[in-house]
Amino acid sequence: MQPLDMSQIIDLDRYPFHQPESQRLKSLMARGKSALEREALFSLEGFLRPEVIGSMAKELAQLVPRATRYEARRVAYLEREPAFGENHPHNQEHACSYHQILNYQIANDSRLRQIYYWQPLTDFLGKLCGYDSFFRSDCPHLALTAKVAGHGDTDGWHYDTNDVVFSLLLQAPEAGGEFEYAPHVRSETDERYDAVEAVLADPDRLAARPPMAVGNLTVFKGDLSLHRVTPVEGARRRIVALFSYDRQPGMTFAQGYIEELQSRLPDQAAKAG
Ligand SMILES: O=C(O)CCC(=O)C(=O)O
Ligand SMILES: [Fe+2]
Repeated sequence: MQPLDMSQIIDLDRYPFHQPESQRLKSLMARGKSALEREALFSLEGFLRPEVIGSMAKELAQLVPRATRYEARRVAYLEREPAFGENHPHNQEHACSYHQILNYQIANDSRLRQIYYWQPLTDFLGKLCGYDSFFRSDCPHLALTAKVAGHGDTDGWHYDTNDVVFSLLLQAPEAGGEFEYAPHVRSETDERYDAVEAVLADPDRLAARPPMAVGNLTVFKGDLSLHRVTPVEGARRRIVALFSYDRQPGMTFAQGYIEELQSRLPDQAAKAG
């Protein structure tokens, strides 16, 4: 792939990550921190230069035949809670289906990886989250990944098990595929199941749909904010790249989960991987 300077990939006029002392970046940091505190979400609109979006989406679309096909019904939490009944909001199942492209399937010279490895961006995101230390994940499978959702695919209601997710929307579907969330629906100490039940019953009223345009970078704290991606409609797929970081160096994801993803790879990709 033709190497490009970072200023041709990211709009550094608007987001000068390489100039952390500039007034522009300081005010972005302040806005971001307050948005995360208030709304658990901060969107950097027009993060990508429009010229590169199409080729980045195409590169990922071409990898779909080798990707993991995830299809499951999942509860919104890490595990079911047998002490609660089947109809309890904790045990309510939500459909999930999408293709997921794994880190090692993304080329070393891809623009996506160039962005992920760019230290000024990592530094900015770490400070934005208020973390003293902040590292890119070392996971060969999930450090940098992409989810690709076709007609009918969806990511069911859930909380994330990590503190924060960074996503980059590269292709939007014709309809559906909208990110919906209920900010701070639970707290560190209170599951607030009544509020969860209300959101599940009436998301149109109780969940927000932040505008997520192609080329935006979204910072989302999903550990306390219930969220989902609504089913995609139409032929054009939804493509989102996901960046993973951790407060500890050398972070890798749980081996059990990796094995589950590997078991869902198409045969050829499993042999090659
Ligand atoms: O696809 C998205 O925009 C969000 C995906 C998500 O919630 C997740 O990967 O945990
Ligand atoms: Fe999530």
